[in-house]
Amino acid sequence: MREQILKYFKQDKLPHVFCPGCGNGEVMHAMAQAIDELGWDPTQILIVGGIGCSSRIATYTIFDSLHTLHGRPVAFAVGAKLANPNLKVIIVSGDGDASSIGGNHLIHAARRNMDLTLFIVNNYTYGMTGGQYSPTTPLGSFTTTSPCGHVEEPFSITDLLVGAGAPFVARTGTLYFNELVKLMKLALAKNGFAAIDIFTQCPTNYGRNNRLGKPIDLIKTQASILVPKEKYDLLEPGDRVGKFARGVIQDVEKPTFLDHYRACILSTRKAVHHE
Ligand SMILES: Cc1ncc(C[n+]2csc(CCOP(=O)(O)OP(=O)(O)O)c2C)c(N)n1
Repeated sequence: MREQILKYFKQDKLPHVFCPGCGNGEVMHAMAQAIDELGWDPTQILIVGGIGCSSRIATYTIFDSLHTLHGRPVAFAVGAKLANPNLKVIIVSGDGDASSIGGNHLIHAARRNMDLTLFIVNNYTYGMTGGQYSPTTPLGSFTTTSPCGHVEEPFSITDLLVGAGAPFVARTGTLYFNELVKLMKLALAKNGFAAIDIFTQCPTNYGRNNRLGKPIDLIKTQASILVPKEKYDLLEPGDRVGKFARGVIQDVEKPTFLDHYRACILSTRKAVHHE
């Protein structure tokens, strides 16, 4: 298994820069395993990252990669997909990168149904820059920008994506590695915009500020936050506070942007031909 996974990473770039206990390693491993199990040709994959610890995952893979600007990986990925629709385009982005500065690109790529796969590595903080709060930081949490405890409520990235019309939306956490691989395979194979909100641990810049103990203690907190979707749906609204559904949240079929675009070009050509 080790060799099977390592072959997807640039050996000369390892070891990576992530802190001990960081969840980025699990996400990298799960992604490589999912691609391997799907039997995809690595030369047909483009991986795009923004700026952030998690975005650096893209730079370690053997795939063609784009290390872009903070908040802009989705925009670059949209451009790459339009330039070469045969590419399988994967984005790896942090909660800050994807849903704060990059929020508008996220909404509209989902609404347009661009055929992209997005893995949001959600550690509830801006890890790379020292642990400022992000749009997913829990209420009351201590971060470098909320030293008295965070006074804003976090939002659910999956609710946002469902609202924007993304056909495939899922959530899980690094605690549930096998489920993560399974969901990644579904997201990668989906024809259309597919995103997974992956809860993960940042022991250095989130865990320490909140005295959450060792990385393993931090990972275990996911068990009380992430509730299987079937159970979550049965909870009273008051009991849902601080909890998030886990599993496939939405999976529907709809034409992608490129399906509509191709149909439009074909009908225009036919009209010109008949003139
Ligand atoms: C336009 C711009 N604004 C701010 C920054 C500084 N910056 C770099 S990474 C980052 C936050 C990273 O957090 P996140 O996207 O959640 O990823 P993580 O590091 O937690 O994996 C910020 C604010 C930047 N590089 N560019």
